[in-house]
Parts: sequence; structure tokens; C-alpha cells
Amino acid sequence: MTEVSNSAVRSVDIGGTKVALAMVEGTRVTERRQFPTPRTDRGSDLVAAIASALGAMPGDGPVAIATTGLVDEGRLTALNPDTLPIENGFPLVDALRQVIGSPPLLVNDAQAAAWGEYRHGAGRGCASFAFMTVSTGIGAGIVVDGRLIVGRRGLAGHLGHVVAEPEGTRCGCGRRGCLETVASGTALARLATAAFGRAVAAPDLFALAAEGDTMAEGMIRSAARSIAIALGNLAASCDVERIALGGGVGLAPGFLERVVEAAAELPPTFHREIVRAEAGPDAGLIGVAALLAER
Ligand code: BMX
Ligand code: ZN
Repeated sequence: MTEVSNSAVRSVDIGGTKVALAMVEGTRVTERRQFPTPRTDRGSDLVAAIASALGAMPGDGPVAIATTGLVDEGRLTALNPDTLPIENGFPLVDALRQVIGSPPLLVNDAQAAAWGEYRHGAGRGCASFAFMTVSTGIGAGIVVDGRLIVGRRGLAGHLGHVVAEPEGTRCGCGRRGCLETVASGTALARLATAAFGRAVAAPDLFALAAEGDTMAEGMIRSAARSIAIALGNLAASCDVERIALGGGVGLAPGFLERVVEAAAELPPTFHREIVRAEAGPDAGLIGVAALLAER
């Protein structure tokens, strides 16, 4: 990552499992802390927890928030309520403005991370670039000709909800067989637990595959193939030059290599460079700070 200095931003990254906070200057992340995401169905609990964590941080710079979910005009909706239980259209920007005094910038986590990778990480040098996170859910952010594509209602890049299996499992978003239901960490854990007849989390599945378990290996390969197909679809729709993969599953040992292998089976027109994301767990924090600094 390159060092680019701008004024310190207080960045927040809201995920389904944890909320991370840090002071961010360019790619320099300091004062990082995190706490479990309040999963109470109430946005007001999330606001209170963020306000209290911000209060415990030094500095009083502007606040930028990357969040899982659909962001539309300062309101947050969980496309997949299993990932983040919250009221539909929760007015997060307004609610936070009331407690911190000024309105924070609010951007979808994968879109923010894509911008961070584009400016400071794996997307440097590209005009058109995408980032995909394969973690609890699956999200993506797309930059075309130097512009982050957010879309009319913030839905752009939600590749976790392109359909991989039309007759598949019902997704929290209401569709059937979304990519997120076949290839996310949550999906791998669900499928592995059913297949092995005992609780198997996504990291356990990777450990089993590393020990030579062929069933685990097959499940990971199948997820990687679904991702590769979705990346081919992304090439067909947005023609990005390079795609960076991140997230706990995306960066798990051997996963990227299996995606690259599966993608090589697509016709050459759909081949794109597929690389590791560089910012790791800080991608959302860095990306949303960059968006704020450049606004
Ligand atoms: C879900 C969706 C996306 C998000 C993606 C990755 C919700 C709450 N989230 O598809 O907005 O970008 O997950 O999120 O509907 P993560 O929390 O797994 O990183
Ligand atoms: Zn879905």
C-alpha cells in the first residue's frame, strides 16, 4: 500500500459480526478498535454503540462510515436481514448527526473497500476495477473509468445477490439461489454442517481441505467456481480490467487460486486479472476515508 497523507478521518466499518473504528490518514490506520455488532433489530442500538465508541476515540475529525447493507440517501436497509438485522430504511446518517453533531458520510462496505483498493491497493493503475469480498456475505464494488458505481438506489455491485442456482436455497433478500447462498462463509458453514453432520465453520472447512479431505475440497471448489462464473458475468457487464478478492473466505488459503483456476475455464473474452486485495480487514475503513477526503 502507498502512503498518501490527508487529514485524519474517523472511520467506522459496520459488519454483520463486528463494528471496527479507526483514525485513518491515507492508508495509515491508527487507534483501531472494534466491538460486536449489536444484533437487536434496532438501529438506535447501533447508533448508541457507535456514538459511545467514537466518544472514546481521540480526535474530532469528520466521520465516514462503511456499512454492510444497502445505502440510499443516508438510509440503511439490509438487503439480507440475516447479515444485519435492522429496520428497513433506517435513517443512520440523521440519527448519527443528532449525536455527533455533523452528518457522517455513509457508503456500502464493499463499495467503500473497492474505492480504497482502487486508490491505494490492488486496483492502482487500472481505469476500471472491481473488488469482491467473500466473507459473512458476498459484496462487491465497481469502479468504471475512474468512477465508483453506486447506482440509482445504492444496489450497484451487490454481486452476492446475482443468482447462481435459480432453484436454490431462499436468500434473505427474497431471491432464490443467490451467489451468497452458495459461496459465502455463511453458506459454506451451512453446507459443510449439513454434509459432515456436525458443526463445521468456514475456517474448519478450509482446515479439512488442507488435510486432504476430498469432500471439503469439493465444496470449496464448487464455491470458487460459482465466484468465477459471477466474475465472468461482471466482466461481461462492466468490462473491468482487474478484480481483487478479499474477505475471510476470499483470502483463505488456496481460495483465490481455485477461483483463478475456475475462471481460466471461461472463454478468453471473459478472462480478467484476479488478484488478492491488499488492504485486508482495513479496506472498508481506508476506502470510506478516501471517499470522504476526496469529496
Ligand atoms: C450482503 C449485503 C451487502 C454487503 C455484503 C458483504 C446486507 C446487510 N449486506 O450481501 O450490502 O456488502 O453482504 O457484507 O444486506 P459483509 O458484512 O459480509 O462484509
Ligand atoms: Zn440474495
